Amino acid sequence: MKNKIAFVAVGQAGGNIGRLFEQKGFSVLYVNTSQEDLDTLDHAKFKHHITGGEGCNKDRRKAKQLVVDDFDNIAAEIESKIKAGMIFVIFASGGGTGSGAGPMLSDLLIDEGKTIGMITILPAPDESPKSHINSYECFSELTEISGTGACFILDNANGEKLNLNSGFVEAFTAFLEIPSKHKSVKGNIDKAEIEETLKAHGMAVVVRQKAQDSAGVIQAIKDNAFAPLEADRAVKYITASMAGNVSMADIEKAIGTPLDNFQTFNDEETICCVSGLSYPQTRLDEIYNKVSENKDTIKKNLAATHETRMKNDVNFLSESEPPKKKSEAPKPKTRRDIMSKYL
Ligand SMILES: Nc1nc2c(ncn2[C@@H]2O[C@H](COP(=O)(O)OP(=O)(O)OP(=O)(O)O)[C@@H](O)[C@H]2O)c(=O)[nH]1
Ligand SMILES: [Mg+2]
Repeated sequence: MKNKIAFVAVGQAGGNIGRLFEQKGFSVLYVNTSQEDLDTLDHAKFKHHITGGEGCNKDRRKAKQLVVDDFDNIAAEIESKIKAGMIFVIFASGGGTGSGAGPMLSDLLIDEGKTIGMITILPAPDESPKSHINSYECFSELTEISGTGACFILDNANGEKLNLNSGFVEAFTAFLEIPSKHKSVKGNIDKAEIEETLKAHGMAVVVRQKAQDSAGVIQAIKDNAFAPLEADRAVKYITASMAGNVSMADIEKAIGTPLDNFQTFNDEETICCVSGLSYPQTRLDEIYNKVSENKDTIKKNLAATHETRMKNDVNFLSESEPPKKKSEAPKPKTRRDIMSKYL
């Protein structure tokens, strides 16, 4: 799968995860507004410094404007360096560069005809209100992009950042290697089935478990899928190479009946990807509430610094309920339309 899947890693966190994929042999293009951040990536093959960028200090808007101005160069870099059929854009939702650029860049690349998945990160609960505002805004944008494939979400509430990075990269790589490594007379998973799983729109989860029974695997899926799973959740694919007594019937019973499943077997560990899941509304509401709780302090601090550009955010904060999703907007016609949607 190494020639079929590649990565565009945006911002610092994106770079940290991208680097692990590059070490596994995947093509990765690192994109950042900060030359200093790019300089920390020692053995990176493909780097792109966004023209005019000097870092975005958690300012999403600045990141978006820089991407708009430099999009031709970014697209040309991707075209010349990344040959894979599917690209995963990796970015943290709580910072400036990755959070601002990630959703818009994904949207623009879909418009260019690319097949795009996303890997993004939620801030830990003890991070700043600004990280939470950014994260909520980032998710408001990315959940509106209808043409994306799988969106994997790492939650910094679940552990130490670098451990989360490596745990995810190990599980995702093991999943991509199923067709070449796991063969069973009882059934195989081919590359097309892996790709179909990853093209499904919505949240996706991938786990790798030594547990030899279904309960351990189900627990791992739930932990990664922001359990309790949404009551009205959708599930499109469950794709797994299973070990021991782990069974697809048990997983489906606990997680939901998918449109289709793909399965194979091995003697060591279970690797399972569930895709086409609903986005984690409960966890996103928690992020929204975290911002709301600090509303007065945030307003006071903003007033003190006269940060006028934050006025929209204050409006966003003044709503008592999380903003309801807009009904499906007509598809924008031009690249300019897509860009202006984000500015
Ligand atoms: N899981 C994980 N989270 C990270 C990592 N690095 C940063 N974060 C989280 O990502 C958010 C900050 O995003 P960054 O990627 O550092 O920011 P950036 O995209 O470079 O944006 P600016 O520096 O603000 O321009 C915070 O919520 C951090 O906790 C990482 O390597 N792994
Ligand atoms: Mg940075």
